Parts: sequence; C-alpha cells; structure tokens
Amino acid sequence: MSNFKRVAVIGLGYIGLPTAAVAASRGVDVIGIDVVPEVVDTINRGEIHIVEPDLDVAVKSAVGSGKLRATLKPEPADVFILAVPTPFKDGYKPDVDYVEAAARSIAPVLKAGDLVILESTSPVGTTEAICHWLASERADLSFPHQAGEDAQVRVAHCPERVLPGQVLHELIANDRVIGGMTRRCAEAARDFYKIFVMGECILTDAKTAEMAKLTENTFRDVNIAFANELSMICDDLGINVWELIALANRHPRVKILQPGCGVGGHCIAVDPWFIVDKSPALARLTRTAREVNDGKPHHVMDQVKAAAGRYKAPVIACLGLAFKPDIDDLRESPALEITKHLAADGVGKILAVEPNVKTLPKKAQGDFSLVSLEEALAQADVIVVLVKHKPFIGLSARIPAGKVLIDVVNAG
Ligand code: SAJ
Repeated sequence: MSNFKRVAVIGLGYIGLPTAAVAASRGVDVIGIDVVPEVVDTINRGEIHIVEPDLDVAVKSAVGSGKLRATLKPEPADVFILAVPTPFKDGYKPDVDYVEAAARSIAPVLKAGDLVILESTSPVGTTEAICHWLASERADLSFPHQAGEDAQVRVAHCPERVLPGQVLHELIANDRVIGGMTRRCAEAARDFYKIFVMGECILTDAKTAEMAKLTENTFRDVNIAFANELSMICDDLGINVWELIALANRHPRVKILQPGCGVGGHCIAVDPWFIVDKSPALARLTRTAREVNDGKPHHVMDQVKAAAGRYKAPVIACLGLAFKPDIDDLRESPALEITKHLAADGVGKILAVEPNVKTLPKKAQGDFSLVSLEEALAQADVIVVLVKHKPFIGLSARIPAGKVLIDVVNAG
C-alpha cells in the first residue's frame, strides 16, 4: 500500500461515509469533509446520520481507532475522493455545482503527487471539467489535460455502484470501473482501491467510466419502463401482467423486470437524464423510458380514483411509502407522491402504512395519517399496495369481503 497514507473524502453521505469508514478499517488515515456542521459532529462522536445496515458499527470503530476524523475544511492528503451529490436542476439539466465546489475547496491544499478521484455519478466530461477547475485555482501545479502523463496531479473517475441497503458488502465485493484522465491516473486510482476492494478493478478512460455508470442505471430504467408499460397495456386488455411476465420469462433469453408504482430513488430516476442532456436527439429510448416510468404513478392514481368513486365517503389505505421494498428511505419515492397526491386531490380519507418508519419526517408529511396495517385493513374501502414490503406479502387473503384491493406490486 502505501503511497496513500492520508485520504480525504469530500461529502460524507451514502457513499462518502461508508467509503471513509472502510478505508479507515484498512489502516489508512482518513479525513472526512462535509459542509454540514451537524454531520461532522455526529461522525466525530462515532455516530451516523444516515440509515445503512452495519454502517453504525463501521463508523464507531473507525472513529474509535483514531483512523477517521471529520472536519468542515479540507486538509492536505495524498488522495482526495469527491463523493458529493449530482442532482438535476429544473428542466432535467445535470447539476454539477456540488462537484465544482468540492473540487475548488480542495485546490488550496493540493500538492504535486496527489491523486483526485471523482466518485459521484456525473455527466460525461465532468472529470475533465474538474481538471480545468483545479488548474484555474492552482496555476503552480500541472494537471493531466495540460501535461498528460507528466502531470503533477493525477485525476480519475471511479463511479460508485453500491446498492443502498447493501453498501458495506458491495463496496468491497463489487468490481470497479476506473477511468483515468491518463493511463497512469487510472493505475494510481486502482492502487488506491486495491486497499479495500476485493472485486476486479477494470481500467479505462474517464469519459467511458462516466458513461458506464450512466449506462448501468439507464439499462435498469429502460427495462423497468418496459415492465411498467406492459402493466398498463395489460390493465387495458384485462390480462394479468404478473402471469404474463412469468410466462414470457420462461423463454431462455427473456428476463423482464417487475412493474411497480414508478421508479424512485436518487439514481435510476435521475441518471438517464444526464445522457439525454448530452445527446438529446439520439437518446430517444432513454427519454421515453423516463417518461413511461414517471407516468406510472398517474396510472396508479387513476386506478385508485376509479375504485374510490364507487363509495360515498371512501377511505383509502396506501400500503408502503418508501422508494423500494424493505427500506425506510422516503426520498424521491413514487409511493409517497401517490399517497400525498391522493390526499391533496380529496379522493377520500387517506391512511398510510409504512412498517419501516415510526414517524414521518416533515418533508414527507401530507394530508394523511400513518396507521398500523391492522387499522388500515379494518378501516379502508380501497387498499392499494404500492411497495412490496415483507409484511404485505400474501395480503389478499386478509382483505375482508366487500373491499377493493389494488395490488400494484404483486404482493399476492
Ligand atoms: N424497481 C422496479 N422494478 C424492478 C426493479 C426496481 O420498479 O424490477 C424500482 C424500485 O422499486 C425503485 C427503483 O426501481 O423505486 C430503483 O431501485 P433499484 O433497487 O433498482 O436501484 P437503486 O436506485 O436503489 O440503486 C441503483 C443500483 N444500480 C443498478 O442496479 C444498475 C446501484 O447499484 C447503484 O449504485 C445506485 O443505483 C446508484 O447509486 O446509482
């Protein structure tokens, strides 16, 4: 190991914090940098501010051993990992402002020999933009876009690919795509990841690595869109989409994904827009898939409204608010949006059930109440299963006669 004695991780969120903790567990001195004082304080107490299995133990031990320390201001290090959010702005334009701010924030402490790695999922060209931003701050140092292999600072992109809920395992086990601004930039980044990655590290250029990450999530989005489109066609034709998909998947070369109430989270519903933004005329399928998936919640709402119309003062139970099964993450959740909209549209009295959440954060609140599953089943006229959480599986047998069940996720 050890040209990499000190690592600075910029952005202590869902990716940065686990990465910092895992690197620290391998004996590297890690400084975690975040702009939010409460986040820094929480971590320095050995605690965490996000929900991810086993992360609490990893951070506690990393901080306890003195290998991980959080701070608000960048300090000198040998490797800098940028792991800040890349959301989109109005009009689905990628917002790389956090990346730019993070890059500029480390510029004052950079020195010859350092390695800068972008982990944030980013539009094609962002790694090169980082070189330009750094060069504009530090005319005394040379960067790969100017000096190629002779650059004093190396820059690479290594997109994170971990699945929320399995981050600590996937961080170590997954293969990594490493795109260097030059070959040696990629090799330096590989040497760093080899400290804790057991998967294979595959080297390429920065642009290809950027596009590879966007491609992975877009592949998922397009395939889920096909499943969602099928579900809407089947509703129209009176065909059971679950049976249909199970039958089609008996073909050795067919593997259709599962329809749902829409696509949520901060990755799959966002990243395809980065491709559309760069190549609007060519990315037709990618754009359409996004539109199909974003249209699915409206289809579900129409189904619920039609069912509720049969009752005078309908009570509707929405089962599941999280963005996918068996997690408590409510951000960018189509199930939550559907529940909020049904309540705001006055479709009836709305009850919500979310077994993974005790109280709703302010942002998630709406004109509905959070109740237990038993209460919801007893009170509601229309029961709509939006997320396939474990407690909802096999629910149809428990629905009292005379009530309508809309099972969007094949809870069964
Ligand atoms: N979904 C369906 N049908 C399916 C599969 C998923 O409707 O058959 C929905 C889910 O309910 C959810 C959304 O899609 O709303 C996304 O869920 P997910 O579990 O497919 O993925 P994410 O967003 O949690 O994580 C993805 C992962 N990417 C891929 O699997 C290609 C993860 O590896 C990435 O690291 C992560 O995005 C990221 O950070 O980009």
